[in-house]
This record gives sequence, structure tokens and C-alpha cells, in this order.
Amino acid sequence: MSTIKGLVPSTTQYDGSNLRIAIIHARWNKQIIDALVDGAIRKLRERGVKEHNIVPQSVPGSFELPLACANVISASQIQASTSETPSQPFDAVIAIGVLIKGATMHFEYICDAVSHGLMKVQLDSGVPVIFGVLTALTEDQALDRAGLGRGEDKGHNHATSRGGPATSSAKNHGCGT
Ligand code: DLZ
Repeated sequence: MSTIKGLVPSTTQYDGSNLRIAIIHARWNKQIIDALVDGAIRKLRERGVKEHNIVPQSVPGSFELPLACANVISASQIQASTSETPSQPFDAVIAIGVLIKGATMHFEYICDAVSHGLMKVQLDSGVPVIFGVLTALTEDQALDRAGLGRGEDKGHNHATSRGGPATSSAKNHGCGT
């Protein structure tokens, strides 16, 4: 059955060859996180983003994503303006987390805090923060949404990526490893 929901595929050929992108991901629910991170990296590579300009970094859980995103953005801006070996500031950050509802209200609080926190980071910094946080009511729903149940992987749609596993060459600017 056809649906009107969703993002219409773009006809524009995006060129990411001059972009520098951070991927900040949580480590909770690792199997699903890995699929989303791999999908995002694959799409970035497809769009021409250079390997050294794809900078993954992890934090313990989704609750830590907003601060880590804020920290990588500001650290890259400081390095670009003050360092003797300046590097390009990040053009965008992709925040990836998987929240699965449990028996308590914890899920609701974290979903709310993370989504508002990430929005605040991008509004305050002016740097786009891509919302790659799955908020699922069950494990099956989370697997489906990540393309590990049925359908295609969603990480691939989040960003701009060429096959291959995530690397972890990033410096840690976040709030934990
Ligand atoms: C504590 C917790 C729980 C129960 N569930 C999740 C989850 O489903 N996904 C996730 O990314 N993180 C979870 N966390 C960890 C919190 O995000 C956070 O890392 C801790 O509360 C410490 O601040």
C-alpha cells in the first residue's frame, strides 16, 4: 500500500567533499547503534566526505549526547581559530542514540531531555545537529527502525555515507568514553 508519509528522495546531487562531520553516538543498545553509525558513515562516504573528515566519538548513553555535541562543536571552532595547526571546524554533527522504553518513566525523561538538548545545541551554535536518536517502545520496534528487523537501515537516510565499519579515531571532547 502506498503512503504519503516520509521524506521524498532528493534529486539534488549533494557534494560533501568539503565537509567535516562529527558522529557522536551512545553505546547503549550497541547492536542497533553499530548499524546506525555504519549507515551514517556509508552515506557520508557516498556523498564524497573524506575519510579524515568523518570523526566518530562515543558517549555512554543518549543522555550524554547534547553535551558531547556541544563540546565537539566548540572544541573544533577553538582549534580552527587559535591552533598553530588549525583544522576545519565541524560543518554538522550527527547524534546517534537508541532509547528503548523500560518499566519506569526513565525513558520519557531521557527522550525529552535529549531531544530538547540537541535542538538547543544546534540553535545556540548555529551548527546543524542531525537527530539520529531512535525512541522505541520495544526492542523489536528499535530493530525494525534501524533496518535490522525488516526494511532498509535508517542510518543510511540520516546523513549524507561508502560502506565499511565505523572507525574510532576521534579525540574525546565529550563527557565520557
Ligand atoms: C540508564 C539508561 C537506560 C535505562 N536506558 C538507556 C537507553 O535505552 N538508551 C540509552 O542511550 N541510554 C540509556 N540509559 C543511560 C542514560 O542515557 C545515561 O547514560 C545515564 O543515565 C547516565 O547519565
